[in-house]
Amino acid sequence: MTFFDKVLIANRGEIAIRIMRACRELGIETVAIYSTPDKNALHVKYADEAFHIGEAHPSKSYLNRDRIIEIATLCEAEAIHPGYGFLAENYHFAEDVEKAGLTFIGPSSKTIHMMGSKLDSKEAMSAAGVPVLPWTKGGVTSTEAGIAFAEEIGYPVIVKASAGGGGIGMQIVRDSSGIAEAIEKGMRIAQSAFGDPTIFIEKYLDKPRHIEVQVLSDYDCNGIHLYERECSIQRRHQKLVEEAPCPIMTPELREKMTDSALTVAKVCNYTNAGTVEFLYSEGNYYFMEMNTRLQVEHTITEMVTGVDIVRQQLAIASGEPLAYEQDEISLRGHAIECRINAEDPLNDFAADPGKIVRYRSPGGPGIRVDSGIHVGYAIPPQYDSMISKLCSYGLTRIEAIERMRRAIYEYVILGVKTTLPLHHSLMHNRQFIQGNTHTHFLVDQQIMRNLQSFYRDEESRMQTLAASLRQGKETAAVTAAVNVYIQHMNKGN
Ligand code: MV4
Repeated sequence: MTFFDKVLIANRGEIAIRIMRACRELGIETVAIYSTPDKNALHVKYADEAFHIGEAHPSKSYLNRDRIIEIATLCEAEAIHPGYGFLAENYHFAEDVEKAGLTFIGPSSKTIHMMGSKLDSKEAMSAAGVPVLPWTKGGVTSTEAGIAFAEEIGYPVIVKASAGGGGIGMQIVRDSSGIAEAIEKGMRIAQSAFGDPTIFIEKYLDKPRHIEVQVLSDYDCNGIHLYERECSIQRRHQKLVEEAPCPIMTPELREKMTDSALTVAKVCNYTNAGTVEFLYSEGNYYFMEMNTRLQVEHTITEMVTGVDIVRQQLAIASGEPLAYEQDEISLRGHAIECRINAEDPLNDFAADPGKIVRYRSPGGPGIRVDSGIHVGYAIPPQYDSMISKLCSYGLTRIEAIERMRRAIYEYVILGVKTTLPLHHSLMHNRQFIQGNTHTHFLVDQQIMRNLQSFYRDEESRMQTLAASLRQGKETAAVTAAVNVYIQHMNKGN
């Protein structure tokens, strides 16, 4: 089956490569775009054709809508895949792509627009019978009305921007003393961040789990779900670890959540791959928002269902009906993803861009690595610091954890500090091993303190390594496998 002859990938890094891999398997030609600092990036080398698009700043390059569409037209690509981030959830871009006579690989601009308003989507989903937390229907129109609502449902409450998502502009209010100020501040933040001052107030859940359901839907709005992911381990709304399935899922809860997710997709006329996000607390779940894009963590769903989500995206976008019925989708085993970022966990996760001087990725049974880096590559400071996704699979959850620990041990990234040591600590944390995670896990579990003692243990090895590499710069993506390099170099190589 040939879906498209040529697709432009409007993204960079690991996700651009992930999409191009699916294209290559299907015999679809790929077009990369790149900014000036990405000239030597892997996604540029992987593509059949590559076009320079502008300077480093995203507004000049990966967010440059007109130029991207111009290139797609020029090179006769039929479709554009936006990946995640950048233009993926920009309904103006989807609309421009549609108007240029090209296919946007994702939902319609209308659906993206509707789900972009947290208030409108909440209203629609509540009307369709999907569980939602009590909220100020229609938004907060006055401080007085907001206060009255908060008193009525009781504290704590949370103030959210309708155009938000990802936590921007969210404020938790624990008692009546802070409510007026939070409402006014919320409107100001929403106006300046999104150009839309609409806010709403919602009942606040203290330490919920973040559980999301992956869906696929074709142009006839036939939808299937690919089960759920547990994404609770995060820091400042950046996910660090995800797993599939959710370790506390029951058949009853799964039935209800996946049903709700399919209702959400139906109600917003969803097409292509998407994710319905829920908060879970004490046996209950509530719809939060829908991510109208391919997500970073789609990989673990692929591992436990065997469905190639990007291949399905290409098929659906080209007009194919869904390749699977719901009863053909089964869940087997357990998968975990650790996001490897070029950041220093001991320095408040400050980005640590720089040149990769040594690199060896893990392999063997049950390991998948999606990365966009290679030796000699200089990670540019202008973009996301995620450089690789390390995923493990096992028939049981503990097998997936054991394989992840072993893969972290094997992984060698030298030249930049990374989150690998943090993942080492997490994979040995008792509460994580028991599956007792929630959105405040990192703070509550004192992961950072444990990490410091791990670094102390590794200190001498790190210094030996730094000295033998004579990099001048500290190299700190240290796992036990670094020993291999140290021994190698001590032998005079
Ligand atoms: C919440 C919540 C608790 N109660 N809403 C964060 C981003 C967006 N997707 C929804 N988010 C949340 N909404 C209510 N009513 C908790 C989160 C939340 C969170 C909040 C504070 C700190 C970290 C968090 C991580 C995930 C979700």
